[in-house]
Order: sequence, then C-alpha cells, then structure tokens
Amino acid sequence: MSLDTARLAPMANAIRALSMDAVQAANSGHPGMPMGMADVATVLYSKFLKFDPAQPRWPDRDRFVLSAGHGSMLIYSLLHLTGYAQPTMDDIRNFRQLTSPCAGHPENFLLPGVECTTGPLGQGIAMAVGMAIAERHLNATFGDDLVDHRTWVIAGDGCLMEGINHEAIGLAGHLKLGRLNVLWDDNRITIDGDTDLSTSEDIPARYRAAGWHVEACDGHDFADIERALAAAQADGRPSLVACRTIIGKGAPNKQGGHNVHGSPLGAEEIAATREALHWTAAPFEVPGDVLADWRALGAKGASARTEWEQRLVNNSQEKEFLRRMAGDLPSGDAAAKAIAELLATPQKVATRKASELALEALTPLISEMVGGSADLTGSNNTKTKATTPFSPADYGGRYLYYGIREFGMAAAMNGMALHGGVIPYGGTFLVFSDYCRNAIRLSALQHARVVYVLTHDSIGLGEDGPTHQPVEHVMSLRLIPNLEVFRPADIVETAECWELALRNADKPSVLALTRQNLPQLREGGGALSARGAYLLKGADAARQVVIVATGSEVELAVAVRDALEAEGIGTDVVSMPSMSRFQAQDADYRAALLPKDVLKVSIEAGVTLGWERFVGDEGLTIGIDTFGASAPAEVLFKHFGFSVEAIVPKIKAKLGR
Ligand SMILES: Cc1ncc(C[n+]2csc(CCOP(=O)(O)OP(=O)(O)O)c2C)c(N)n1
Ligand SMILES: [Mg+2]
Repeated sequence: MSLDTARLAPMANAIRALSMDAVQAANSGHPGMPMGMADVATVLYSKFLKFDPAQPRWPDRDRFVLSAGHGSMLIYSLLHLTGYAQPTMDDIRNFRQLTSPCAGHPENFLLPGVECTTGPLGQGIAMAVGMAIAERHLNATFGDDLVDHRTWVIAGDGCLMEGINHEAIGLAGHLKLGRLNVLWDDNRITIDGDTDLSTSEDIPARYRAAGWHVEACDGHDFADIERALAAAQADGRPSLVACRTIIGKGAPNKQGGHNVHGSPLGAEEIAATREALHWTAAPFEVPGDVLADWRALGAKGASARTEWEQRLVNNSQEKEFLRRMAGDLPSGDAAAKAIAELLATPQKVATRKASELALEALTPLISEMVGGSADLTGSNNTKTKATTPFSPADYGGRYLYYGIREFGMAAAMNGMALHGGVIPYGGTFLVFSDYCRNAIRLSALQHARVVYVLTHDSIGLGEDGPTHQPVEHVMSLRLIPNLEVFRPADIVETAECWELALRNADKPSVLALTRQNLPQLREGGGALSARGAYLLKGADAARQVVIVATGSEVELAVAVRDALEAEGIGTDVVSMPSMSRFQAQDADYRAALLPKDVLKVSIEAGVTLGWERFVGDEGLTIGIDTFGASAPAEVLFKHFGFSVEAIVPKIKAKLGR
C-alpha cells in the first residue's frame, strides 16, 4: 500500500461511514452512491478541486455539481469533513429531518457549499454546462487573473441516460468547454437492477461523437483515479471520466447490488461494514487523525483564495467584477429612459417585437445579460446588436445559439445564473415550455434569476395550429411557486415587465409574448405593471362591470367595454400583466380594483380554470378550454368566441339585460 493509499483510504472510509450511518438514522436515503464514489471524491477533493471552506462563495472557486443528487450524503460528508461551517455533525445526524440543511437532495438555498439543487437526474450535468459557459464568458470579460476555474461533476448512470444528457453534452462539445469534467459513477446499477436490463449503449462512443475526451479508470484505485483526472484536466475538450465502481463499496454482503441504491443497510450489515473497513469509530464520530487529514486538505485552499483577493484589489475592473458577481444591476435609470422613449411614439407591434425593442435598449446598458434561443431567434426576437454570438472563437459573445435543445437551454441558464456574473435570458415558443418545464421549476426552487422569453403565446399564432398553440401553458406556469409569469398587453407593459423581470433577483420570470401585432393601449408611463394589475380604462357610466384581461385580450376587453358603455353599462378594464404580483398587493388595492358588488369578467385566450379566484362564482370567464385549430389568427379568435359580438351578449345576459 502506497503512502497515499494509506492516508486516502481512511479518508474515503469516513465518507462511507457517515453516509451509511446517516441513512440508517433517517431510515431513508441512498447509501450506495456515496459509498461507491467515496474514493473518486476523495481524490477529486484532495488533488484537484479548487475551493476554500472558509469562503464558500469565493467567485473563482471550482464549481462542484453532484448531478447524482440522490447521493447527497456524499456532498454533505465532503463539506463537513473539509471544514465548511455547514453542515455541522448535528446537521448530518439529522439528515433528511425538517430542521436540517442536509435535505434529502442537495439544495443550494440551504447550504452555501452546494452550488445547485440536484436530484432530477440529468439536470446537474446540464447546469454544469451553463456554469462552464459562464466561466468562459467571464474569463473573456475579466481575464485569467480573476476568472480561471473549472466545473467538476459527479454523475450516475441515470444522469447519462436521461434525454437531457444528449442536449447538454452536444452543446458542451460544440462550444469546446474544456474546463468541464464529468466523473461518471460507472457502477452498472440503477434502481431496477443491472443497467443491462435497459441499455446497451456505448456511452464513451456517444460522448466522443459529441466532441468529448473520454478517459476510464478503476474508481477504487487512487493512483488510477488521479491519472484519469489529470488527463481530463489537461485535455482541451470537455472530459468524461468513466469511473468503474462498485455501488455500496465496503458493505461486504450488499455491495454491487441494486438493493444498496436507496435503502438503509440495516444494523447487521453496518456492523459487518465497520468490521470489513476496520472502522471502529462510533456513528457520527470521525477519528482524530482522519479528520485532521481532511481539515488540512480543506485549509490548503486559503492561499489560492488570498492570492486571488490580492489580484482583485490590484485589478482595474474590481468594482465592476464585484457588482456583477453580487447580481446588482447597473445604477441609473436606463430602463426608465428606454420606456419613456417607447412611450413617445405609439406603436402597433407584437409584444415579441416590443420585447426586442426593450432588449435593444437594455442589453447595451446591462452587459451581464446573456441571451439566446432554442433555434427560434428570428421568432423569439431575442438577439440584439449588443449580443454577438458566444462561440469557441469568441467566448466574450453574449448570444447563445442553443440549437433545438429547450431543456438543455433552460438547465444551462440555471447553471449560468447560479454561477453568477451573468443574467441569462432565452427563448422558445410558449407551447414548448413543457419540454423544459422541470428546469423552469428548478429555476424557481433554486431562486435563479433566469428570464424565459416565451413567444407565440396563444391561438393568436394562427396557422401553425393546435400543436403550436398554447392553451393551458400560461395558467400552468402560474402554478409554479416563486416563478413570475408576465403577460404584457402592449409595448409599454412589455418594457415595464422586462424591467421587473430583471429586478426579480431571486426568482425566474416568464414573459409570455404574442406573435401578432397589438395596439399601444397605454398612453402614460407610471410603471403601472409593478402592481401586477391596474385600472387601464375606467367606467364612464355607473360601473356595473369590471373586465380583467391579460396580454392580447386587453385590446378586446377595451372594445367590449366601449360597446357596453355605448349601451350605458359602465365598465372598467383592468389589465393584469402579472397575476402573482397582483395577489401580493394589499387587500384594499385588490378590493378596489375588483370590487365585490359588480359583475366581474375575465378574458384570456387560455384555460379558464383559475380565473374564478378573481371573478368569483357569480362572474364570467371567457377563455378556451379545448385545443385550438389551424387558421389565420383573426378567424380563430372569432371562432373561439373572442369577439365583441360574442362577449357583449354574455355579459348582458349575466346582468339580466
Ligand atoms: C428525472 C428523474 N427520474 C427518476 C428519478 C428517480 N431516481 C433516483 S435515482 C434513480 C436511479 C439512478 O441510477 P444511477 O444514476 O445509476 O444511480 P445509482 O443507483 O448508481 O446510485 C432514479 C430512477 C430521478 N431522481 N430523476
Ligand atoms: Mg448506477
């Protein structure tokens, strides 16, 4: 046994012991993965990873992503052993309990040492691609002195099997993200059993075909692991290291089988494992010499960090770098000015075009905005003059051609936002938000500032028909907690919503935008969208009706109102670009806008479910609760009842007139 092995083996066994004991105590969790990858992780942390437990948010640290999030005890053990303030041993003792930051899966908002929330398999790798993009972009912007780090991933068979893996590695290979290294827990086991139950894919060949460098090693041979990781680090391409491991390694009777994936080992097997590993320490105790070795390793990072701080102080871009990493927007009222300009000349444009106009104003001023589209640049209107293409030839570019990879794009944007220093926005058709929905959900869960530009937001897209016409999407996105869904009605609201989205520093935003042109309804400024909903046009006659509408249907609401007024029926029109923002207003504001004693009517070209909350049981909901159809937009709106002729009689009937 080499000296290295003599020291590293007990360090790795500390991970094994903590993992099996924590899972046993919780009577829930996944011991197999951390026990199997303990040796690889020990080499990664001791020889390769750049980190400083004293400063978990040090901007130039390497990013470590545990894509196989079910193996959460691996990262909790590593953070504790290397000397992060959190998690404490008590936290680990309380693994998976309500008060512990050691949640079932790693959560970035619970532990500063956790870079991103993982567990939905495959998304960790895809977020790591985004982190590697952000690193190269910031390196191109601020130079090697300030930005010079790597992204390391531990991923399992599941992460490599998921469809998103294909999107993520295709993008990474194309962009030549050589600082991305994926360590694959090649244990040939998943929950159901051996991987040959479900796959016979040549994974290294697939990665090579995507432009990756592939290494393999014995995941239980420290020297071989070190060799493979060094080769990965040296290669200019993104690297996959296939680490051949035994799941649950160390548990003499259970290792290698699928039963060790996600169940406690049990008291008997834990005793047998202790004996096999010569591990005499009690549960949640780490022998002094082993802990000292781990802590010494953790302390090594401080010198690199302090040298970096010195370079930062001497760097002419210090202030700008810190501002961007803090996520603060540039000071000034640039956005307000841009809106004022838009107000000056009324325009009948689609809100996707209005978004482009807003972006043309914002992107030169906010250099951290990095745009993109999943192959719908000309439809989403996401590209501006200031955002030149991001490519291996120019990592300073600010526009990503994500290709037809909606899920990969959304997850990469999460990684970019979590890396910090950039504010990603990206486009696709609203209907395809389903393709990336779980990544949108993870944006919200992770408090990531990502802006989704989702165009073609209703039957108003016309001839492409029901496959492309979102019906349930706007409302279903509103169901996701901590996601703000904006559906602006005209050019002014669009600009206002863009500003609000950028100011949503701790949450993602969706901008649902039209394909078809819409008139400018707002004449004044006043940042009215900031309250979520507001009175766009008040009643002239005594008020009997309040119509609340969003997006393209606000124009119709105004026409309906004018027709009712002509018959002496006083009607308010409320525009509601953001339902969640309106919900967050005080009760008085809400009651004044949507009073109890009048007929309330909602108009939105989507499902009606949910509008009862605003119009009440006695109200009227105008929407579309079926799929759309192929025809020009005007024909469809008429066909589905979105016309003055169809709506006015319904309202009058409700009023008993
Ligand atoms: C998207 C997604 N689907 C399903 C699951 C449930 N799940 C968790 S782990 C796992 C098996 C993963 O196998 P592997 O990555 O090989 O992990 P190992 O058993 O080797 O630890 C599954 C299906 C999940 N977490 N995410
Ligand atoms: Mg596996």
